[in-house]
Amino acid sequence: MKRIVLTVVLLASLFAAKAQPGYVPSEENLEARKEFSEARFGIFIHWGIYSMLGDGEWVMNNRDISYEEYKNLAGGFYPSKFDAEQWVKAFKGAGAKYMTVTSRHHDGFSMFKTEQSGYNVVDGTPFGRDVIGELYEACEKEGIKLHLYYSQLDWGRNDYYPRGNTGHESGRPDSGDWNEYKDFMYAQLTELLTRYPNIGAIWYDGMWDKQPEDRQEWKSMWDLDRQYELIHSLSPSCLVASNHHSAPFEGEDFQIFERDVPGENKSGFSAGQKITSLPLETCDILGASWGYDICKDGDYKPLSEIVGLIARSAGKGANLLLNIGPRPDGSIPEKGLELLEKIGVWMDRYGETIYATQGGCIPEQSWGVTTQKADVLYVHVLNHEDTIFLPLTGNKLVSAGLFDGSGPVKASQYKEGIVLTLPKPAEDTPDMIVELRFKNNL
Ligand code: FHN
Repeated sequence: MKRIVLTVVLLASLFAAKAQPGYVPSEENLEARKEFSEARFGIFIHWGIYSMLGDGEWVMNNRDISYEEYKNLAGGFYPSKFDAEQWVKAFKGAGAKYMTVTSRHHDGFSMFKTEQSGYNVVDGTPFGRDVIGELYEACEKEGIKLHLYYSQLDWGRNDYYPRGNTGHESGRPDSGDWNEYKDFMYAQLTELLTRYPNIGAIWYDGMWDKQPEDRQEWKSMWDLDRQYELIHSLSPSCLVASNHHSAPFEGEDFQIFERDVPGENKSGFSAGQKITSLPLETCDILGASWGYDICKDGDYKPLSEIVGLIARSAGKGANLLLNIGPRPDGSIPEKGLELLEKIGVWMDRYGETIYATQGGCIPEQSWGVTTQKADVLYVHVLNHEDTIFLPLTGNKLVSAGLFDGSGPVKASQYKEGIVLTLPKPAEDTPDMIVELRFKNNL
């Protein structure tokens, strides 16, 4: 079997090697980008054997755990409460149009059946079930897209050599064949995309671990062309994105901002990352870390902050990918489920001002942001002010009102722009949304 998969990989890479230089996205890909852009909200899941230690997904590196010891965690992995359908229903109920799950994080453990290594959830744990496969089936059934997080960096394999900046205390010998490692990744990606043909995206992470200064050198060290062409040739509608914290490389289909609404660079991950014309996604955490943290999880962001994140991302034309870390037993912390439900109620009521909108023509202001669709501008007032000014000229205002019809809004149009006089928001209103209709499209 291993040989068959490797042959398929080889054939696919030969095909890729003949591909035209210069990436031209296929029609299926452009269609998938559109669907992705309209989705505006997804759920991110970091879940793996690291969850058992309840100290985030970096625990192996942070606590200098050797690979020989760490890998034994797999022998105790039995998430008795894991129910893919329940997860997916909860995410869909929250208004998410897709979910992204860690198929393999930096610890190198695969949450799917793979012929490339026994260090996987089916062959290496008593659980013996293909988590990614079950999530794929559940997503297909519920009609939401499954995206796969795939770590390029690996703290356990010898052939991840020369080493990068992390995972130095894992006890590996200082030798290994980098090309073998890359072949391993191609083989795994081939398995994933042939077994689960409707995967929405491969969400790479980790190439920042080995980063020469020169971008071309960086790109060729990781064989990005070969990787991306492999994915696009196996599954033309599968989007490729990489969380390398820098401008997108050719072959990537959307641009990721980690813990930053595009353009903010508050997290320090997006310095110099200009916003491009690709679809955008910002990812952030609901709790204290990406993977389950037994001490800090439960300290989730309040609904108002999440709504603010959704609106501010949409205001920048970006999706929000909101992370939650399930427990080692496969359950999602109750407080997290409650929050997801509340987000769902909000999205049900106000989703029209978020889904399939564009970033608003008015940049973020002290009071909030705008989104738009054809001739309608949605004004998201996240910080109440009695009157707000919109520097919008040259388009006649036809009507103004609160989106949910709960009160009047006085709107006066002047040569220089529009002044809105807002009613007092009811307590616990995270986002007062004003709907403005214009004579012409914005
Ligand atoms: O190192 C990872 C981290 O564990 C997590 O997966 C996040 C998600 O965006 N990305 C990396 C850091 O950039």
